[in-house]
Amino acid sequence: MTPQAALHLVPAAAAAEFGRDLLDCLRRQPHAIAPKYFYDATGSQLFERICALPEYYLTRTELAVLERHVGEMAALIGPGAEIVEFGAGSLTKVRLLLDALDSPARFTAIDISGDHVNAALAALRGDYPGLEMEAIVDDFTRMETLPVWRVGHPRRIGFFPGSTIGNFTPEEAHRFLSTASRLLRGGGLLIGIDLVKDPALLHAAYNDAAGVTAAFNRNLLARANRELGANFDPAAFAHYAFYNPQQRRVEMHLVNQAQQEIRLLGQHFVLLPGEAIHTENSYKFTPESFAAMASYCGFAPAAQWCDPERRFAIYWLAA
Ligand code: AVI
Repeated sequence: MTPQAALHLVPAAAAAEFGRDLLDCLRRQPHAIAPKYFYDATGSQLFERICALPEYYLTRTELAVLERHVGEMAALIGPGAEIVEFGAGSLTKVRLLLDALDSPARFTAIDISGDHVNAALAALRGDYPGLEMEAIVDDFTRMETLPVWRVGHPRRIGFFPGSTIGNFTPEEAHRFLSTASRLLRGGGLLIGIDLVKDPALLHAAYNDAAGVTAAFNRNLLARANRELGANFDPAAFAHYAFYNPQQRRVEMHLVNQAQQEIRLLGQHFVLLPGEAIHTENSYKFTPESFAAMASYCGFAPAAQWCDPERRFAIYWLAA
């Protein structure tokens, strides 16, 4: 019998961290906060809806690459591997991998959104009754501190789909890959990467006609009202997303439209019309830039698969 999901980071500690970072964001100019705070239960559901949008090519393209090449990926991973998924979410993609693998030893899902990953894991458990599995509810960027590494395993494979590494700063991406190459030594990392492409496609993907991405962006402020007792008027913020070609990233901002006096954890802030909060970067990579970064961080980029239009790639990085 496998244990139920272990709650590693207590909700009070998570709320305190969100409060601290949001205060810091409002004190600082330009205002900016880490995109990990999008993902409460509502944000995770909105993100699932984004993944199904016609403009958001990332999810369906990565799934198509995975479906087409998962046999080759499984052959490179080999038998008896332990799979650790970072930012696990709905666990749709890992099912393809688990189905293709030769007798996987164990599966661990790490995600910051507890309700979401626990529900997904419960469904997975029903469909893979013989596979030992657990969820860790935590911020996977604190990788070394996670309980998953306490017991050694000779062939541990990280699974990091969705191009979530694109939401890290370049320093965070380096730190993540360097730590992963050390902790996954003897195994490797299977990672999805969104590629540099026509800015018009990128613009559409982050400015969908149905307004789901705008709702996802504004949910950050609605979450602050729910969890921290703040008084943002989310509807008074415009969703603003654009591709910055010099930085090779899509930037998302919330631009205030009317003067607001914000109360947050006993502090007061005046936000003027036009004042913006930078909520996310989504970096895009060239195959060369990503392979160079992975090598620099201690991995051997051993295989790469991509869709015919070269929009999205999956890399096998041997550790
Ligand atoms: C999770 N991550 C890879 C998404 C992205 O495309 O950067 C988050 C997202 N932001 C807006 N739409 C989707």
